[in-house]
Amino acid sequence: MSKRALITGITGQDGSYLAEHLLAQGYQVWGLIRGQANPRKSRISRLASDLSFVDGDLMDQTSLVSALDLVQPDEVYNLGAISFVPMSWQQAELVTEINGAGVLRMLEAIRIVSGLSQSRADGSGRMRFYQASSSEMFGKVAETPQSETTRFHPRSPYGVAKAYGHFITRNYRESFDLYGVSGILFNHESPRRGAEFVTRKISLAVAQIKLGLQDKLALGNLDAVRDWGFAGDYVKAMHLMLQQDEPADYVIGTGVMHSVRDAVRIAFDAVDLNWQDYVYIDPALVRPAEVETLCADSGMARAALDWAPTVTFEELMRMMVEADLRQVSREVQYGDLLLAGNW
Ligand code: NDP
Ligand code: GDR
Repeated sequence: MSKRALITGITGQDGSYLAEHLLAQGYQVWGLIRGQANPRKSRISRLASDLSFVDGDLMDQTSLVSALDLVQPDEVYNLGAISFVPMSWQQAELVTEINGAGVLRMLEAIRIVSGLSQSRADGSGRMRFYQASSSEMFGKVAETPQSETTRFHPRSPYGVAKAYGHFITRNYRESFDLYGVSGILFNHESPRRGAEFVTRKISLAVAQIKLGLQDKLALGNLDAVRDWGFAGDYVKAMHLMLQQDEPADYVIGTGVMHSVRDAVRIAFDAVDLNWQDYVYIDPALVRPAEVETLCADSGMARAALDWAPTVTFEELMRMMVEADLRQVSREVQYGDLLLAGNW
């Protein structure tokens, strides 16, 4: 019998890659969809036609119980969140509810639907739970690189809420013997990345500038350093984490650091333009408290999961610029300038 997986955050970047990966592995996959007529549902349906959907919202405990009861998944991947860090200063309470308390609601739903005794009613095994933890929990980093044992010092309400989700997952593992793991993933990008995140903001701008549709690109802190990888590689690590005999938390990243300035330079170089002619700093885009540098020590995942990234940062930026050049050209051709996110 094929395994059954439920993914929250199915309409997001990672949800799409994970759904494709699990379907390719022979899983039956359900995506949790929130809201009335969610406009992003058709996009993911086009991409993965074998996907099924179930209604629910991380703000609504009962909906999660109903979804799990209906799907009876072997594996639950909790990717749903407000994932744009700056929004967490503007709507801190909402972000805390979804990214923090939402994890607790899903864990409780698993306990309730599993009969509170950790085992599935048919005895075929426990529901395994994956929590999308984040390198933002390291924040003002205590050491470099960061590993599973590095102390947390989150710098945004987003990072604080993710730290709650992380610890409550570990607590349910220790308290109830629940098979729950957190993947502490560092930044990962792709042509499906939301246009509000810096790499995609840059690749879209470069494509539009190259095609004569935009003059300038406003950015915030060019000195910020991140460990950026390819989302398609990272969802494989999520799946591997749930296939181990014992649950554990893993850091996932490349171990290579680049600045936002590097990202800009590589992207403009890809279309033979000089970035200094186009980029300017908008102080409004600088964050109230910045995470200056991040760099992953993924030694544990490499050894225990046999996981390794396959795409370099240069390849990633070029992949995104090329995808946006194709997309923007297509949209110009069809007279549709609804850019961003039409994958
Ligand atoms: P996206 O922003 O692309 O997707 C977020 C998803 O969360 C969307 O599908 C959105 O659905 C869903 N969502 C938002 N609010 C709710 C809610 N109340 N109930 C249910 N679902 C909701 O994020 P990514 O795919 O990039 O990231 C996936 C997860 O991994 C997130 O939790 C993020 O915080 C975390 N993460 C991401 C990293 C990255 O670099 N990408 C790194 C580390 C962690 P809708 O269409 O309804 O808005
Ligand atoms: P991040 O990603 O906050 O690390 O969170 P983002 O791409 O938004 O920012 C990365 C760095 O770039 C700097 N920066 C800018 N960022 C944006 N968005 N727009 C700008 O104009 C700009 N100029 C400079 C930022 O200050 C920052 O230092 C992502 C999300 O996916 C989270 O959900 C996830 O948890 C973490 O990665 C790991």
